[in-house]
Amino acid sequence: ALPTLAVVGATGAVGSVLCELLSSRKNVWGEVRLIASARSAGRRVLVRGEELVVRELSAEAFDGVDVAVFDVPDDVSATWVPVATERGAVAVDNSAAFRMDPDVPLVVPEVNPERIRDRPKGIVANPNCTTLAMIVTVGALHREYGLRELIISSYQAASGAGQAGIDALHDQLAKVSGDRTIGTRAGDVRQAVGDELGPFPAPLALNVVPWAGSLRDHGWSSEELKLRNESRKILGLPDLKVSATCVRVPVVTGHSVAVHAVFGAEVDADDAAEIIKQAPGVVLVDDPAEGEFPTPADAAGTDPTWAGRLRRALDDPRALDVFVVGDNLRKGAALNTVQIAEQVAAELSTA
Ligand code: 2RA
Repeated sequence: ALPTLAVVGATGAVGSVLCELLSSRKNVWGEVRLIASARSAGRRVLVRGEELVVRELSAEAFDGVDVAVFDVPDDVSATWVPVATERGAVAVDNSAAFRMDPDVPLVVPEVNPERIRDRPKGIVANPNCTTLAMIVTVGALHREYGLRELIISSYQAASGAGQAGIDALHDQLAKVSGDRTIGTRAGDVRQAVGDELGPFPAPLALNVVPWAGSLRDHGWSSEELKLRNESRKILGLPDLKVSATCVRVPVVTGHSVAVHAVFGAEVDADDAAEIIKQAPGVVLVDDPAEGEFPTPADAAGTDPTWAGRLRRALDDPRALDVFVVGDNLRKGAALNTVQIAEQVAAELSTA
């Protein structure tokens, strides 16, 4: 029989994309069970052409489940992932709760698929969406040149902060539209937006906000540390130097990252372009003379990550600069989770 899949957090921003993906990808699942908090239980969601009723999260909901994917906040995963694995499911978790646990593999199927089977706790973790936007490209270049250092700036979409982020951006845009004087004087955007900042620490409409996540030691944000720690773990480079600045931009979907990558060997831009073209899961769009480069508006709703503006650094023959974009809800979250879950399903079917 085909394995049973549980989707925990089925009604959230990522969970909804995951349900869409289950409807459009080759089907490898028997029963699909949708699970969410009490607030969303009872809702009906269309999956694979069939209307499913969302069940409330409980231990019994995992009975008979082979693979459980979690798209819920860290504390919910921390509590409920072990419940699912105790009941025999393999958990694929998209929260940060287990990503840095040495007994939990952190997997990007295009970069380190071999780690999926190495899961002593029955848990496979899915990286953060910003890491995923860049790591497919960076991983391909690393295999060829040996990565030494990353200096990166992100341009993160509002949906990275969930439905509340999307709603806040739209509400703020409605408030600032129409008046063409807004954005010309200090404080006028803040005044128009008022207190409705949503999950962001400053207005996002007509603005950029150099902050994502929560405050950690020495002024770093949790999001910046995730980029550092997760890149190190996925690439198996515990000493990789990483400096990240994470910035929120008024985009609904699609995280972008400007990457300066320093390698152990001299690089060639044409060779690097060829490596990216051959790499699975990334598409190179790079013809600035024709105005062609990746943008979040073009990447939203698509499966691959996108790379462009590829250049060898002028002052370091071992360094490349490249701009990468990925749909943060698809490859950044739901799609990567589904890819991992499908590999586990294939493994269970042949066991
Ligand atoms: C963000 N990376 O964009 C986070 C979401 N996991 O806020």
